[in-house]
Order: sequence, then C-alpha cells, then structure tokens
Amino acid sequence: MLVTTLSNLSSPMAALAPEAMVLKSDDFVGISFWVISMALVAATAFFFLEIQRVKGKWKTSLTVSGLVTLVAATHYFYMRDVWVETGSTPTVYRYIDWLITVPLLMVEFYLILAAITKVPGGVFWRLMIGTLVMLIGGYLGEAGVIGAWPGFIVGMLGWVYILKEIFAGEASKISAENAPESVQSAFKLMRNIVTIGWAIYPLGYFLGYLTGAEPGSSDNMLNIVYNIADVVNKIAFGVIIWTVAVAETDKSEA
Ligand SMILES: *C/C=C(C)/C=C/C=C(C)/C=C/C1=C(C)CCCC1(C)C
Repeated sequence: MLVTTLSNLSSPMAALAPEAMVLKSDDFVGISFWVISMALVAATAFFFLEIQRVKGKWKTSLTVSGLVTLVAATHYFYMRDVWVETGSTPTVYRYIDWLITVPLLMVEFYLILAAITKVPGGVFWRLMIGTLVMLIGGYLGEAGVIGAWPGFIVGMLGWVYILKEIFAGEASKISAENAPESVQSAFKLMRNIVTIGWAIYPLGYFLGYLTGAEPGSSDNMLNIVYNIADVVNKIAFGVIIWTVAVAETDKSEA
C-alpha cells in the first residue's frame, strides 16, 4: 500500500495507468496477438523482398500478398493494444481489416490466372461482389443494424457465391483448362483455404451470436481461433502464391 502510494507520488501517470495495461505472462490471447503481429510483419518483409526474385506478372501477386499481411499487421497492433488494456477486442474491429484484406485475397485468384492467360473482367467482379455481400451482411448483423440471423444469411450467400465461382464457375474452368500444373495446384490449395480456413469466421459468428451463449464467455476462445485462422488465411495463402511464382519463374528461366 505504502509502496503504491509512494510510486504514485513519484509518477503521477502511474496513478492513472491501471495495472492491466502490461501484457501478463499468462495472458495467452494477448501473447497470441503479439506472436501473430510479428509473424505478419515478417511475412510482409519476406513477400516484398522476394518481389525482385520473380518474373513479370508474378511481381504483382507478391505485392498483393505483402499488402494483405501489412494491413493485417497494422490492424493487429491496434487490436493487441485494446486487448491488453481491456481484456477484450470486439469482433467488429476485425471487419475493418477484412474490408481491405479479403478483397485483396480475392484479387489473388484473378491475378494468378491473369499471369498465365487472358481472364475476363467478369471473374474479378463476381469475386468482388461476393466478398462485399459477405462482409457487409456480416457486419450489419454483428453491429445490430439488422438482425443476427438475416446478417448471417446474407453473409453466407456471399460466401457461397464466391465458392461457386472458384469451384464451378469461370475461374475454375480457366484454371483447369489453361493453367500449367503449378498454377492449377496453387489454385486448388487456395480454394481449399477459402472453404476450410474461412469456415472459422461464420462458425465464430454462429457461436457468438446465434446460440444464445453468453458473448463474453467465448471471447478468449474466439480471439485465439480467429488469430490462428488469420495465420492460415493470410500468411499461408501468401506462401502458396510465392511458391507458384517461384516455380513459374524458374521454369521460364530454365
Ligand atoms: C484475413 C481475413 C479473412 C480471410 C476473413 C474472412 C472472413 C469471412 C470469410 C467471413 C465470413 C462470414 C460469413 C460467411 C457469414 C457470416 C458473417 C461473416 C462475415 C463472419
């Protein structure tokens, strides 16, 4: 008590700053925010540095991968600080990140196909529209502007529309018919991420808003799950693109 009083005297700021503002050694969610922010920074440096190694149109793909991790890293810094200070990070904050990173991830499908053949603009626009419907629907539901269920349903429709394009639509046909082996396998891996890796987010929405569970109780779990999902969906996704960019560059130089 005396010690606290004395330190408050010597540092007026300390009296204002609650103890909770430092990262605690047993705060695993906070630690996961730190680790992932750093992984995103490292991935950004990697993708940008590797641009000089690959050829022509593949440079754009790597630039976009680096932008995704850069935007996410910056966003994670903020969410991490809010978490450390308050012990929670509203999911709605993540939508700010998604609004930029998810369209960029969608552009990657277009770009890897455009690097090897001519791709109609319709592919690009359908992926964009699906993304926006998915995110805006989810956001409106999550923010309470429309009901949780309508928001969820609109969001799901947007996601299904994207899946249709990459599994059965023009994008998938172009990949299957015109793409070399390496691009085809990257395309398949990427669409598996969009199916399995992305499923985490609607699942989180469902558990958080539609099961009647106490929202606070799932906060810890939900943030760890979202954080891990982002590693797969942003960093691993970029690494797949890097792999095909390097493979195609080496092939053209051999
Ligand atoms: C890097 C961040 C990524 C890849 C975020 C992806 C987010 C989603 C796939 C969100 C999907 C949603 C639905 C499919 C329906 C319910 C609302 C959302 C927005 C959670």
